[in-house]
Amino acid sequence: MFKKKRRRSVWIPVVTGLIKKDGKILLGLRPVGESLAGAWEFPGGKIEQGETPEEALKRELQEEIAIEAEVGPLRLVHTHSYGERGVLLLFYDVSFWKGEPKSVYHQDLRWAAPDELEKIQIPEANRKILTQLITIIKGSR
Ligand code: DGT
Repeated sequence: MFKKKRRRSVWIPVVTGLIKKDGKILLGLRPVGESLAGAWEFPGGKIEQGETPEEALKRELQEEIAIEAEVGPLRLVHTHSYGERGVLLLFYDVSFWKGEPKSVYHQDLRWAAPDELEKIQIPEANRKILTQLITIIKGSR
């Protein structure tokens, strides 16, 4: 029996921060002209060659929202495909940071109550795991 040769998938590793304050979670509005424009995402981005996931998240949060973050534990891992390629999403807790979040990259930033995530536009990748995300956000400080 020969195993059918499959095409190798292309996966892009992405780190995101679950940044919590007073029971709310920080979301950034993806800018016009970018993929998923108009969706409210957890700040973060792609891991670059040679970085650990934690280093990548620290860098992305500095670049995108100008905070010096202390990256906490990994809370959730998820995959999502966009046709030919897919993203491997790693969600980390971020409970401590220095500085006030500013929208350097995003069109806007907002602090949302976990249940609000059900009503606003979020990436499809996150919608699929929304129940788990809400449980994680509600369950941690
Ligand atoms: P693109 O246009 O798809 O190559 O990506 P970029 O460079 O505009 O965006 P980047 O670097 O933030 O990559 C993150 C990818 O992960 C992007 O395809 C969107 C996807 N994604 C899904 N959910 C989330 C989320 O909650 N936060 C972030 N930052 N990305 C998410």
